[in-house]
Amino acid sequence: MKLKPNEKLNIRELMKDIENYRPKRRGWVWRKHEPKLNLNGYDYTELSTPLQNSVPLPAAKYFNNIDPQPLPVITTEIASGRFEDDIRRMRMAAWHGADHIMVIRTAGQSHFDGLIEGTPQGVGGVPVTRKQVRLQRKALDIIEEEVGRPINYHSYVSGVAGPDIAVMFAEEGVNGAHQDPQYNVLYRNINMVRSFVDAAESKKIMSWADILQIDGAHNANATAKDAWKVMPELFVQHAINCAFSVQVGMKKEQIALSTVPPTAAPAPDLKINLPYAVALREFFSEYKMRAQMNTKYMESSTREATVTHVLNLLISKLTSADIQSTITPDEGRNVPWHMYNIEACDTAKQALVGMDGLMEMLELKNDGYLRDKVRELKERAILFLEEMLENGGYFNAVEKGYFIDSGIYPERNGDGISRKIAGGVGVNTVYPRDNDYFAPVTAHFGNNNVAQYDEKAVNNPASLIAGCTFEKPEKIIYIDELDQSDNVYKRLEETEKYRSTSLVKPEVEWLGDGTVTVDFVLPTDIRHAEFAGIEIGKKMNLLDVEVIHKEVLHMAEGTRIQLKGKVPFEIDLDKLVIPEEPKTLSDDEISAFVKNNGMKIVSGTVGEDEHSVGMREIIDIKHGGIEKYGIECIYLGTSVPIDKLIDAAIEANADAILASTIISHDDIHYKNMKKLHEVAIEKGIRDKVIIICGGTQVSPETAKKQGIDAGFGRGTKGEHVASFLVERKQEIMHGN
Ligand code: Z97
Repeated sequence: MKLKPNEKLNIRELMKDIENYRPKRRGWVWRKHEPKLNLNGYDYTELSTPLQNSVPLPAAKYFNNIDPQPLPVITTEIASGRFEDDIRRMRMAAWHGADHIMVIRTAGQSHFDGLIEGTPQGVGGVPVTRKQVRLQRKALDIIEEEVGRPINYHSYVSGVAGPDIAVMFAEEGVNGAHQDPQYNVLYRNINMVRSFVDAAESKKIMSWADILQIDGAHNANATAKDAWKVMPELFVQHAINCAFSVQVGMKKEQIALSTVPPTAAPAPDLKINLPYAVALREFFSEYKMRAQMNTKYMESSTREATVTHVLNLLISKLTSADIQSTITPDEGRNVPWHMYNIEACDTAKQALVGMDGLMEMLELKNDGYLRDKVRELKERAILFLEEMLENGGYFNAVEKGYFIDSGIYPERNGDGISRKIAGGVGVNTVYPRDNDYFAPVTAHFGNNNVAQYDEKAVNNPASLIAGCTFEKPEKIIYIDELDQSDNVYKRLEETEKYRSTSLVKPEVEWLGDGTVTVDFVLPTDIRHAEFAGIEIGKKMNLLDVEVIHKEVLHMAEGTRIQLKGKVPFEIDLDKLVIPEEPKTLSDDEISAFVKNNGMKIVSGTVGEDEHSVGMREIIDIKHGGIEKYGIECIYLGTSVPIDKLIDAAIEANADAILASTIISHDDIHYKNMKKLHEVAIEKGIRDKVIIICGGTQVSPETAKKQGIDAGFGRGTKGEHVASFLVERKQEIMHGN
């Protein structure tokens, strides 16, 4: 299956022969550093290999559409709850520079003691199953060929079924996974003995499959009352998982710490977060850093989340994070808002590329505040660890509520999470292995008693059964669907018309869900604005209206409201009447015409409009304006009365009048266009003079309705206006 950029990925096609699909490769892939890339004349030192297909940043159009790719792997988290919608999101994210796709699991999967099968719909994520994993890895195998860069696929090896999932991930070519027994213990109340035994097995399997491991320490930031107060214990949490993993046999370069800048502005972000990140880097210098953005202090403002993200990215840059996570306000407001995932990928790309070479110009100071804080944090962490050891080790410490306590160690608040050694889900499910216990498999933790069966098989126990599923994938038993009503085939049927016909509907969560957002300001206080907002949504015929964001502009003067709601209708793309895309003539064609026929214009901003920037962009040679084609431009300045423009055109015998209007209150821009047209008629020049108006709020169609020749809106360049002038003058010359 090969993708064409202008065609959708066909899920039914993808599912063909899936029972026999094998992933292309195993293991994690880092980006390749290209220390000397020159793009569009710029020398970069910290980029990775460019993509073959991608969507560059919006401003790239000014830079020959270059799309520099930073060095860290960029993560996106996907949580639609339907694997088939996840796949579309993966493709979009990959085009925006994500090469680590983390699939969030459905709520509660941690407590399933075994594998789930089929493709049921999930809540807040997908049920992770073999079929879902295989289809998504297959999709990514195809998408990575399309974009031209390997993509790492990732989910969770946690919960009571950790080892079962680890085996399935190893078989299916999953490249990264969270694995940290402390997560089970603290956040899912899974028995600690069981969790650590399972973790040993899981880590052994992940090592065999070269799956990059990410730990679970970030959850402490999100859970703690004051996230920055858990900094000392976070070092301890990281250390426990790292040391345990290495003991089990994991390579250090396969282990990544999940780090989160613990605080966010309005706290003094860098003063707290930077020493923390530096101390982590120094303590764990042999390990990889996966920098996640702060989500604890994320509200529903996309603006605020973006600023936090960018400050976090600065810290990632200063401490050379290896993987950069991108999360979105979705986490704050619990809606899977895919477009913000894409924006967050762009935020990471933009900020990291913008900071290319930063450390060639700056260095972190070796004395003063930063060093003092780094040292203080390390001391607190070591003291924490020592006290834990003195008091009987990790299990006892958890029982005593050492972790997620809201005092900054050695201060204690007595409100940590406490779990019983002999309690939790799966308690008393760990048994000593029998003497004849026999595990003839590759990647197994501890004694599998093979020697008593065959001495020669000790280093290759799977040889006793002619290879296990790791060597002989054909031995994998593939189960398709178990639930006749909750599966992908049913969902595809329900949304079929949005896949195979020309009908479209807006979407947020799933294909065809009809969800839209509406943003507006109400001149009142926040309480009234919220409830008035809902009424406005209803009057707009939106269904299921909810306020998803509100922000005080002033207690009495105004509130910003963002709604979501659903539209019940669909649009038929085949029935749209789409005007032809404006053609632009080549620079040479325009220049040649102007040279042979002359071209003179008078211009200005009209009415009371003092905004001259747009007009100057269109005419000035400095901005690539129409002067460069030899067009003679008479600029009359700002707030030019309509009569004056027309008189100037008569006096100069101009071919055209170019008027710019930015202000659009009370439709003044369109009123002025109409007046220009009418005064030109009154003064007898309308058939000889071309009238063009432009401005950011101008719609070409509405402008033309005012009687003028053409209107140009946002994004217009000199070449568009010049092309039109040449074509229109040709028509006039031919008597049209
Ligand atoms: C992340 N932003 O980076 P369950 N194991 C670990 C985890 O951290 C998680 C799970 C398992 C976050 C996304 C938070 N992490 C979500 C170490 C979840 C998930 O099936 O929800 O219990 O496990 O991961």
